[in-house]
Amino acid sequence: MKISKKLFVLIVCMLLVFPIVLGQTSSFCDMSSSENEPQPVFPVPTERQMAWHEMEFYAFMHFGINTFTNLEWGNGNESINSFNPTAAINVEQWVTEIKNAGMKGIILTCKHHDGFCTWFTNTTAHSTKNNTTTYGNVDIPALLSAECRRQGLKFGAYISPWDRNHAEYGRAGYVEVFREQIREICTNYGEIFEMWFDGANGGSGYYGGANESRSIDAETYYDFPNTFKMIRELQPNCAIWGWDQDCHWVGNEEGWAGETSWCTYDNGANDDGSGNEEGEEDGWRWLPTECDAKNGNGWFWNTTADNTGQIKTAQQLFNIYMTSVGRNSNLILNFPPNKAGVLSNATVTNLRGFKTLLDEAFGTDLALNATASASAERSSSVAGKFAARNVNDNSDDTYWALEDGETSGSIELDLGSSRTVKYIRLGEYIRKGQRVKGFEIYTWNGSTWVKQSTTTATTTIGHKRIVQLTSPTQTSKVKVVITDSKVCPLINRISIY
Ligand code: FUL
Repeated sequence: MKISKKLFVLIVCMLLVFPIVLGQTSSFCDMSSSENEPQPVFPVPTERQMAWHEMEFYAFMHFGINTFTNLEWGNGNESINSFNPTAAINVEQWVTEIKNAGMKGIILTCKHHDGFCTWFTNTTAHSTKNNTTTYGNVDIPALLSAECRRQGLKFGAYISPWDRNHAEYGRAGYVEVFREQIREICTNYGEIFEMWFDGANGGSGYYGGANESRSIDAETYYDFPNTFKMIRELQPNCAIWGWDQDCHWVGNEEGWAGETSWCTYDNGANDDGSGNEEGEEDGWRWLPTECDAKNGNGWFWNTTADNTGQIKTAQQLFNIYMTSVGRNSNLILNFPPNKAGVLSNATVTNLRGFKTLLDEAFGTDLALNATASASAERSSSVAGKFAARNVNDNSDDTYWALEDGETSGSIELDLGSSRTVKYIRLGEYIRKGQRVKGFEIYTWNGSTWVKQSTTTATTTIGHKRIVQLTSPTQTSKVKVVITDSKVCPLINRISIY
């Protein structure tokens, strides 16, 4: 079934590409219109994926039974009242701190592998609905999604497919229960920007008292095609993580993507769920990476996290940002609330310190007041449509482009006076596909251009690429040279810090 679906998509892609190839022998770019609009290089992102790219950086919140048992994977036999916050859960603090740090959303573990639902579900008794502790009888997605809306953040949901509590797990009955849980979340909590269906599946568990090991075939057992169809109907803008849907696991839990990082990916060859840090240059699907990163010694709050120094320092968080968002990936950074239902003091201190580092590094974009000029500009009947100045007009909708067949060229930004330059941020107009394969950074020393060495490879760009110069440099002019590109490059952003 899977193979035939892929074959079908492949055939559709070939049918789309053949007319272009037949009609234009040497280029993907259309010269017929006087506006000279470049043709896309496939695959390209969907509107939903474009919205997901814009999310860039958001929080993961692992909060549930495990928060109180110091376990990472509850067995499923935990009592409902072991979810026992020592104070009223303070979602206002969560959202305030996450928002102040510049993140755009929060994904909550509504159900982890232990099967405990932190919302008032009708699908199982194993939920906060039946909790009789002082502060545990709460519908957390309801509280958190409302607070996110109030403060202007997006809300997302992690619902574990694996359920170590449910008696029917591994049997036919559970599939509908799981789907109903997803339906509840999709229906009752407003807009969901992303859903996470983790890959951990099957194995030992409580399973309603059976206490045995149950294994499933994740590809077929959950009937995901029908579940995803339901999600698409209920939440058309919701990105689905993994399972060949809207984005893919980067392949590690430390928050880094490859220095070369393609949004394109060929799941046909890599469909083993193991993730992939670089994507694939010739991948036939738009399936960008999302970097997930722990913050503490596990995903859930652990009593020892604060005092063993496991919580990431401000600098470590900043480094993760650079190796994820700075490498054409989205970042989901974990901030687990503690037993008192708040982000711990140490977590908050480091989070605020991290925001200070972000502001120090990227607070002032020197390019916004610079004058841009290029080695060449694509012609158009619309004046300035593909002009150099589109890279520093603070809009991602306009771009500098070269003519068809030109896969290298350069663009200069004159800062007007000598400034210290440490970071260059670049962006491609990815709606028409990811193109650039190599670039170089030069600075002007008053009499000549000096090639700068950078702390990471200067290969791909994609949605967003941030490169750090090995040594901050005094200069009045910066030049970006595109050395190689699949087809004519389309650059919508160059920022200089
Ligand atoms: C993993 C899970 O098994 C971990 O507990 C955690 O939720 C992480 C984000 O995904 O696969």
